[in-house]
Amino acid sequence: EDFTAFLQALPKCEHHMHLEGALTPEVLFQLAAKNHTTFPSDDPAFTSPATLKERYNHFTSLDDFLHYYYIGMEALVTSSDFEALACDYFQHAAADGVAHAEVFFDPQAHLSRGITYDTVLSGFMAARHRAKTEFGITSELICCFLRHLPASNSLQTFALPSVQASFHNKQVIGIGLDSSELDFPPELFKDIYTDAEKLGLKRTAHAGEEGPASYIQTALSTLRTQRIDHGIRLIEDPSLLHQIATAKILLTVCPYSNVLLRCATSIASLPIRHFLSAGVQFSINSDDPAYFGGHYILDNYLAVQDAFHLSLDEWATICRAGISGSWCCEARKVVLL
Ligand code: ES4
Ligand code: ZN
Repeated sequence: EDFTAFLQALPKCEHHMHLEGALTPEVLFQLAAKNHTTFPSDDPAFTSPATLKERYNHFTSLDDFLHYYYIGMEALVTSSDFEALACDYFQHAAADGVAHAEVFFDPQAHLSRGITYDTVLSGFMAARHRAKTEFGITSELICCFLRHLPASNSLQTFALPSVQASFHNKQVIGIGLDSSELDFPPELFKDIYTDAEKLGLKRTAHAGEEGPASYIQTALSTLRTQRIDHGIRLIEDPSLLHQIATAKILLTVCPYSNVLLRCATSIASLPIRHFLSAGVQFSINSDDPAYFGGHYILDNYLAVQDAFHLSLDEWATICRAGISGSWCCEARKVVLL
């Protein structure tokens, strides 16, 4: 049976995509030419968009991907570059039937290159406005902190007046934690999460992607996150799995990402059936679609269907969990439910 039309029509919520991860090799080369950005001369992958795309098929780990991800974003300079990047994502989201998107961005990776926070934010805000008026897609922004940098750098960034202003005026509703996971446990970032909770911000963190299930535990207990990004290694700790099911913590699972970064051997090997039978709430997401085979959210839904042959009822359960676990207003949830 062909589930494409059904899965496209479901009112999907996306909770785990990095806007910088929507930068395709084609747009990367165009922006680099416009902004006079140079690529590493010793890496033949940067010969053309085609060779770069080919290299993206052979990531060996999260860090191997992140190397290209951070080089790629050097081509983003002006507010209109950030707007075009996010518009490109929202166009795909609309075609895939996304109703609501909560998207990540990495301010430290831009501040370190001399790009101001307001340059990034104004571009993304313009794109969000267009997504709402042109496609009816509601969206929220989540500011992520980079765990491979010293926690002091995250604290300084969090405290910037422009960053604090974006929290206060609700242009940014929450914080996340991303980048290299192994050797950077969640508790290193306790101070930011404590401050974020005091400000009434939503909180999530990447955990249990490459790192152990104990990182999921400390993200929940020490950072007091309300969601867990990835969380696939939760399967290694049955008692924690039970606790997460009871607390209705949403996991934001990214099937193609996990396979392409070698965190899972195949989509069929992901613990989707275990999560469903244990009542663990999860959503299905694209993570960095331009880097992961050009697979946006609908491809991820279709791949899960191919691997697990879920029933209409099971899809309804997944879809409702995504709506309930969203950080939009209650009225929007009622409309989507
Ligand atoms: C990321 Cl897949 C993934 N994991 C951790 N950090 C990230 N930043 C962008 N994509
Ligand atoms: Zn991610």
